[in-house]
Amino acid sequence: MKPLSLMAPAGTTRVQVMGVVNVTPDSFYDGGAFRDAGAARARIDRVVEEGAAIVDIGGESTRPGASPVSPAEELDRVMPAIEHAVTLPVVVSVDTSRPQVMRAAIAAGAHMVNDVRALRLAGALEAVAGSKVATCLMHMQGEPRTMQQDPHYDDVVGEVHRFLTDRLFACQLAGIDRKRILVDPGFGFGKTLEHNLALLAQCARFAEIAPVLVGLSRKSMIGALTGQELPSARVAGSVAAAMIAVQNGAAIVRVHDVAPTRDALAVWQAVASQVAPKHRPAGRRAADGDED
Ligand code: 7PJ
Repeated sequence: MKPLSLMAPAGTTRVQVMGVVNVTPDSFYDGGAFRDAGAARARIDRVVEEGAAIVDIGGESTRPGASPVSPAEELDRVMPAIEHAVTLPVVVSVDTSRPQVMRAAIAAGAHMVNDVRALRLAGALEAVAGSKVATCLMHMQGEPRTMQQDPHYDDVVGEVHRFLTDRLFACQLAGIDRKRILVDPGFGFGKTLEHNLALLAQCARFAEIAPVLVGLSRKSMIGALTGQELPSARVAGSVAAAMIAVQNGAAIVRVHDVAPTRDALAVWQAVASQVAPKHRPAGRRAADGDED
């Protein structure tokens, strides 16, 4: 298995790009064009060429209003893609909530389980605990089919923080080392625009728990803020949102548009790695005796 460089404490590692590969017929963003195995392979190759450190392969559409797929269907969609991805120099993540899909993906060599249900389905904790893979625990209020109907929180940041802390604890009780765990506030999963903005502004809170992964790419919050109806027209807004998340402590950004995100990150990273000179109050000079 490839060594995972995902788990260094936040701030000591380079931010990594996770490229989205949807293998769903009803995917909101790519029209299901990647359902065909050949197209899925081509999409994976492209995401890797563009510089993604991680590919995230999913066969269950979790967009608002989506209906569930059968386990057999989900396996049929994701396994050929995973078998291809593990031959490439990239960390392979499977985006699933089902323990049988987790087990099959792990057996095929996947390195990470990304679960929008935070390993809450029966058998999911055990499927990850019985392996060495990394896992991402995401917050979602409700279920995809109905989650956007009337999301409500008294304190969205506090409640999401509490949920992720509880799930981290459940993982540790099940025998999953916390060094293998990432957390994600789950933008757009049972959240209004205001909820999403509060979570983005306070992303640093989640970095207290574990390294933070964020998925903002092309989501409806970007559409609402920019007026861009078409998901494919939300690239610039998505890149801006990813940079804000990184500035606020995110370690991994899950995106559809790898190349523009990579370029924006290169600029951010160059500036972030500068050592800021100590601030001297205006009008005072070294000669004044405040040498440090
Ligand atoms: C996310 C995800 C996300 C994590 C999806 C979409 C919907 N996994 N899977 N975080 N979103 N960890 O890409 O818009 O935000 S599917």
